[in-house]
Amino acid sequence: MSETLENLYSETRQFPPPAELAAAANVTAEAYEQAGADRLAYWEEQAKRLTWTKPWEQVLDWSNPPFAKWFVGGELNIAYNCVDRHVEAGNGDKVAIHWEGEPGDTRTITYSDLLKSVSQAANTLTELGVTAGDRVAIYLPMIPEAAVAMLACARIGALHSVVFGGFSVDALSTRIEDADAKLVITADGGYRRGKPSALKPTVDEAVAKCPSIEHVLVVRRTGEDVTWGEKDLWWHETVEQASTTHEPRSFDAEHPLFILYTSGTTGKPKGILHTTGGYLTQVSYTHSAVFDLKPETDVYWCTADIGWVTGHSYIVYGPLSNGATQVMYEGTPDTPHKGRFWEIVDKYKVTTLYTAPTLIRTMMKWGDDIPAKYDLSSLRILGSVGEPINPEAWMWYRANVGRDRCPIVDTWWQTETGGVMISPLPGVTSTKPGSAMTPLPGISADVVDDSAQSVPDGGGGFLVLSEPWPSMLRTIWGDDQRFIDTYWSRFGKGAGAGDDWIYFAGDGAKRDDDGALWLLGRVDDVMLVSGHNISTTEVESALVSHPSVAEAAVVGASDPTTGQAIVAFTIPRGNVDTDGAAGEQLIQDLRNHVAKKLGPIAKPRQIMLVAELPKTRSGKIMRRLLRDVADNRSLGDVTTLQDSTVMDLISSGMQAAK
Ligand code: 6R9
Repeated sequence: MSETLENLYSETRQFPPPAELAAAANVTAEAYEQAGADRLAYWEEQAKRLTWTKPWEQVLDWSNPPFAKWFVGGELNIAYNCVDRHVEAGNGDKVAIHWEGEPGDTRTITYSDLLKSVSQAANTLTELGVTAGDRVAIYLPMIPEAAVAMLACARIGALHSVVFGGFSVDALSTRIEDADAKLVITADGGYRRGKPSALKPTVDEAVAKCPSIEHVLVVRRTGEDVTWGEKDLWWHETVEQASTTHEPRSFDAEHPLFILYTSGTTGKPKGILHTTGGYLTQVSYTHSAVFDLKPETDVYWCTADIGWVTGHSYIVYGPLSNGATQVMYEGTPDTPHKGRFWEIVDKYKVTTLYTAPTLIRTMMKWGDDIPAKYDLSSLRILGSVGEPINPEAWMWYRANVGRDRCPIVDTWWQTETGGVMISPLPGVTSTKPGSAMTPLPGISADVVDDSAQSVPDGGGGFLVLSEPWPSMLRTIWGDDQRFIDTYWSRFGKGAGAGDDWIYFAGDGAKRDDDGALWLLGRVDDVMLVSGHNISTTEVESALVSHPSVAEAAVVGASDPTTGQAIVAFTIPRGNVDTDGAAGEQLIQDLRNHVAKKLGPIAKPRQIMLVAELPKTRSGKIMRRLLRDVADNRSLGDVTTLQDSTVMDLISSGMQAAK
């Protein structure tokens, strides 16, 4: 990518916060001023949300950049902050988790229940020889034991490394090996798409390759037969028999908390390392500020999987540190029917829904009539995370789920940032459909060109973070040099330019005339068409703004005349006729529609109508695989794909169209 990113799209719609919500909001406009005047004092104030056993001596030690230390000298126990203190404050009977299994079985877990289970699991881990600093791999479905296992590790100072249930033997074993984990916590299986989906066989194969594993702790969920080896122990025969009391001990603010692997596009997965005090401060604060959490009355539901950073920060650590009541759901959104999410919202009177653009676009594809059948009046705030949300998907979410009442918070962040960085505040910000708006109080973000100069309003370039933040990654596990090379060597001091350390996020972005930020996708995905840098996001959003389109992915394919040409893979909405001539007509209409919205430079060379797109388990479109198809190459690494059959269908469709 050269100097700037083309800015093709402009948005004029704007939605001020509802007056009632603004009047009672947890965070007001003043916060930006306070944080602007003294960023470290602002974070110091937020750290007081937590219970510390020893106060810190220094807020930030940045004397050895890019290695940060936050709340230096402070001590705390994370599990105590997420569980015990709520029980001690008299909220033991409060529901922490309304758990809904896919087959319809339910469990209600109070903070007292959680304290017992976490204590039992901590006692069992200790008995099994796990001590502070050891690594534990967690490979579980979306069941309460996943949260319990994470908190038990945190309680004894062991690092968890959660691996998506559903990743392959290879993905699991390379993560176990890289972290040199001692123990795996897994289950016989979980329920997905109406039937049991086994996990244990994958673990058996992975463990056979990983001598570092001493024990495998197995939760019984589906009751299906499993092969039993000498390292295996049932959770119900160990954890559930253990003592329900466990004395939490304090850990240093910089004690490591967890490793979470991100795949990236090339090379082996990066083990992102997070630590204790700064991480909990930022996730606790942002969960309260961004969702305006009222712990007494709100019912919060984040639909993410625990194997994604969103599950770590906004199912486990953020909500539980805030004493929230939340819903946790095991299964898929269309089991047993396509209204399952809305049924759950109605059943538990969910007030705050946090989900991903991929799901919103899927719901669009299924049709407006499905959410319309349910009572969604309990909802008050809607959140989005994981990808840029296309303006029309945002509008659909607002109208069909939020019924034009609920503010939408589009939250930009990464595994590496640990917590939300850029987002509206629901009681403060006038939102624009498709924009994550502005950095949160205490966060410094910028959009820069190739030479690290801030782009003027209206311009596009690279998103960077210009000051350290409490929940920042501390390094890549076992590879400090890769940490420096990947994030700190593109701009600023690490690149030999200037005196400041500047974090390169890897995303393209633009800043509009009001200073609002628009995320434009990964810079690896930017297309270079006849000398113009065009973001995939803008072309995809133009396609999604056509009434016949639910979802789209665009890639640059090599082209003899334009360098790269735009190829679009498009999923039509449910009721659209795509047979024969109707399909041909739709394709022509869509090409013209994009040209009209964004200009002729963005007109796709080719549009394929497809039924599905390749996505990761966290719902991100894998454009790299579509590029392979568009360029007729053999497919690269597919191990993190959610559904491996999708690529076969797309490849054969592409061949047929040639
Ligand atoms: C939390 C999470 C990080 C990448 C990030 C960006 C994309 C996430 C976004 C968004 C636009 C948003 N991303 N949220 N893009 N708007 N609101 O997703 O972490 O899995 O590490 O992915 O996701 O490209 O760089 P992670």
